Amino acid sequence: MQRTLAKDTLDKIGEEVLLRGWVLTVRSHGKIAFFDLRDRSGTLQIAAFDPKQVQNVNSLSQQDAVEVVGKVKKREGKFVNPNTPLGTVEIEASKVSIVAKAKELPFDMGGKDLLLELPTLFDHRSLALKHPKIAKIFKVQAALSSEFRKAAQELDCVEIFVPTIAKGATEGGAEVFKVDYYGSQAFLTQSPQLYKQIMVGVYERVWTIAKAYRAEPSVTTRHLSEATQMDIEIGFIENFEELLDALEFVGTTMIKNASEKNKDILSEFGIEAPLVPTKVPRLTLREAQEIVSKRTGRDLSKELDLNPEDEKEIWLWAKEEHKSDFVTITHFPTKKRAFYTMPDPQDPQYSLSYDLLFKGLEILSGSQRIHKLDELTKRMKEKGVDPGSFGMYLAAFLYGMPPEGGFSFGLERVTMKLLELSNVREASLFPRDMERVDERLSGNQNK
Ligand code: AMO
Repeated sequence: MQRTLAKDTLDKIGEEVLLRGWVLTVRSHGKIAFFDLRDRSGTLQIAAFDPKQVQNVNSLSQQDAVEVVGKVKKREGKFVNPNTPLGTVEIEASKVSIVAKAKELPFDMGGKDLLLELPTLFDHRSLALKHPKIAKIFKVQAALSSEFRKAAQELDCVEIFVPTIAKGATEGGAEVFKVDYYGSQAFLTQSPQLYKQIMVGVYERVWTIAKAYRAEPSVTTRHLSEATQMDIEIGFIENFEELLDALEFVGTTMIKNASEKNKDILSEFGIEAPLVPTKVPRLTLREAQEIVSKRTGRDLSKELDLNPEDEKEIWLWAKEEHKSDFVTITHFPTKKRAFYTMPDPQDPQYSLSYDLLFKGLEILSGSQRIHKLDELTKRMKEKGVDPGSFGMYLAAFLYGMPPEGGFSFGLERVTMKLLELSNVREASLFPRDMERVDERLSGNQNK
């Protein structure tokens, strides 16, 4: 018999089917027994009335991989479960067999939520990821990356694949992992930045989804040591605004489309559709700081950036004034941005840079770039970056680099905010931080 997916049983009332999946919860009621079976398409109730099958069902444990043969029955009246998409049917099992037995679980996976501390969830990641609610986080993440890809293609960008081992530190600063590269020093890339810029000289417009490594010196709810960046870089730009238009287009369409395609998951997480305005409000950093000062009475005139509290306040402002969960902040101080960032010709203390905030968190950063070689090497030296380590990158500026710029979204941050998760680690399949790489670096409770 050919396998039927759980979701297709709705069209097979009265038919005999073969299902394969995992056991979620078993409910024994003496002479009858039930269990929920999960496959890639959904979750379905299996019922056993025949004594032999009741015995088989009672011997099942959570996460056993099983095969079921049975008849699809329509559930009527009070037997319908309105809380699940396949709640109008059940399978009356004629044969239940175990394909792969699961070991006893360290915690109960049967509930709607996994109410455990994050470290416990990460200590048992291979299992915890199988919980339907956790698995849904990464379905939304897959939708976000897919919508990013579509938006990038709509902007006529070409996909590129870039290295993650580099000769120089791509973003400068101390947060860089060193690699012993055949006895020479190399680094894990902090971003695809240098490669995407080089590729502007080839294709004009490029996109990539790449891993970025940051030796973050502390554990926060917003920082991972390995993050996924979704990047775009655009050449022959006419002005700074063109970059703002592009990033707002990609950010809003990606989040809007991914939300619309996953309405059921958003509602399971108790989340309203994001507020996507037709025009994203834009503020310079100074304007944003003035708004926050007015609203909170805090003096931000000496601050060089927005702190997490300020970002939240700006979100409240954007919701009230513009019905928007998005705000673009521009013109950060030149000294706070990476060496490739173009200073504003009107006021070089500030730069042609931007962040996109979504629900009060920076999900994107970028800038117009310095595209003239002499200015670029001058800035590198001012920033203490050795041009000698960036020979291949700088060579791209010898051969006709047009005015250009770009941006990068942090995939885990977008996922975290869209689903209103409290920690970015929950939006990373296998989160890395200073305390963990796969397993805890010390005091691992599995040991
Ligand atoms: P930036 O360093 O701001 O800019 O990174 C871009 C976006 O990536 C995400 N992000 C992170 N997410 C989780 N953990 C981290 N440690 C982390 N670091 C960054 C954020 C951030 O907005 N090359 C530039 C981009 C550009 O100019 O095109 C860059 O990397 O969402």
